[in-house]
Amino acid sequence: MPELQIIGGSASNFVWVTRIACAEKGVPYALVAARPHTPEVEAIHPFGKIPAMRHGDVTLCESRAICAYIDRAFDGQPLISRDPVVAAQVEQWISIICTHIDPLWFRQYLAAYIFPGTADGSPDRVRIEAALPKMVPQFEVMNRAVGKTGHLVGETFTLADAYLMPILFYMRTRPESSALLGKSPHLTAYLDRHVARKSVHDAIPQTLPGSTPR
Ligand SMILES: N[C@@H](CCC(=O)N[C@@H](CS)C(=O)NCC(=O)O)C(=O)O
Repeated sequence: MPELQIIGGSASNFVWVTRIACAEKGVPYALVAARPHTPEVEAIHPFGKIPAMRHGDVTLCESRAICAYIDRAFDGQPLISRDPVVAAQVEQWISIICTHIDPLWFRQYLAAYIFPGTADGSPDRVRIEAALPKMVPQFEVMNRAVGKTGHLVGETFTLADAYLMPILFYMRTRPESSALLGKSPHLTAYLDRHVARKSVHDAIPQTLPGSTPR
């Protein structure tokens, strides 16, 4: 069996998701460090984004497609339930995280700290202040979502939780999002619990984004 390579920087939340998927599934992999828009990434992702994946002759990009491949190409506990309702609920939350949570919490708010684009490199307060009022109701939604069972779907850790955890982890690293977490007891308990999960914990970035390839 050829080596499975996850290509990208460990600080990327989407790279982290694919590493959680490998670990949950028990699939050994090598993390091949690469920045977005480098030749090795652009050879696989048409827009140069990470993660990319190589497994023998198979190359893939987009975290959701990579996770689907990891799930279907290898034996082991399914990453996505075979129950159609549960599977659809997992996809529903992954979609919400990718289309609502990541664009606002990570690409707008966190990026204003780590990739500010300001003349002196200081955080872009305009982008931060614009993001915060929109983040408040989203934190409330996500707090309620994990309140009942401590998971996004059902009673077990699913790929939906794997998508949320890296973003949530980063929310603790900045003051305003930390304060929002402080007002979200279910989300805080969820973060504390799942960050200790081996698949999540083992892929915690050694260095935070902005200082390493992502
Ligand atoms: N939809 C993609 C998103 C990947 C993505 O946005 N990756 C970021 C790093 S976390 C990236 O490559 N950013 C560089 C860029 O957008 O130019 C996925 O699920 O893999």
